[in-house]
Amino acid sequence: MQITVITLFPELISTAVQVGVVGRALERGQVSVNAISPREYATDLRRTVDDRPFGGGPGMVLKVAPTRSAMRAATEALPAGSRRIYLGADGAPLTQVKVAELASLPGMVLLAGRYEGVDERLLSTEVDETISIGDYVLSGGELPALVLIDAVVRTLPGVLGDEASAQQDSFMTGLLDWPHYTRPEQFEDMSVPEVLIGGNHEAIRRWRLKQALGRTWLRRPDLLAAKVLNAEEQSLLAEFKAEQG
Ligand code: 9WO
Repeated sequence: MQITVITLFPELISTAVQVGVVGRALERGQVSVNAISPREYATDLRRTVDDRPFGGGPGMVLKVAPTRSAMRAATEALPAGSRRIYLGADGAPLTQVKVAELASLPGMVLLAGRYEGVDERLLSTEVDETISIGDYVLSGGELPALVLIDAVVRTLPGVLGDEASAQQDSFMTGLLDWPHYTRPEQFEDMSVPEVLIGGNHEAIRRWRLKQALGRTWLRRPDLLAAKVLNAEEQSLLAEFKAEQG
């Protein structure tokens, strides 16, 4: 997959993608991530990319022309079928289902806004969809772009190990994660659940599913309401609820 981020701070993107799972995927050629600034496409001497908002109000707005030139240059360099996405708090929520959809694309152009926003004439002509990572306003769209890149790249074939990608699937089932433990077995007065030490893989699978169901019930009942539980899941959740008293 080929990704290009349009940002006034390309170094923020190029540095952040060098580490971790995404960095390894870059090294392996499983994904490419480029970052370009609209300033490279500004034609005036001062290389202006922002200006005051019509109608008054605080701050500045990202100008259409240089940003559109950057978007078009990026889009032309990407495979056909790539999608142009604006990261905005007013967008559709980023969910694991949306992540899976984006992971099937050949490429993405991610527009990261700054200042008070982007000229609406750019969004209405050069953007296919707007995506939000949550209901809050940040200083810019770069961190949301990095969140989206991380979430998508993790799901690409071969990026995670088989076991980890299988666990990733647990999120695809709409459940929260189960609890994790590692050595030491006893830490102060806290121990590790016996089932995880016993080596019975079927018992461990059931325990983890039960914990994921129980946590989802306690913390995100909205996710559980959207999920059809099979007989085993219903039974395990009933057990969890009974244990909660
Ligand atoms: C800044 C500002 C300052 C004074 C008065 C009003 C203001 N509005 C904004 C503002 O919304 N700036 C945005 C910063 C413009 C577009 C890029 N920025 C952004 C994207 N902030 N938060 C996001 C975002 C993107 C995706 N998911 C969640 C938040």
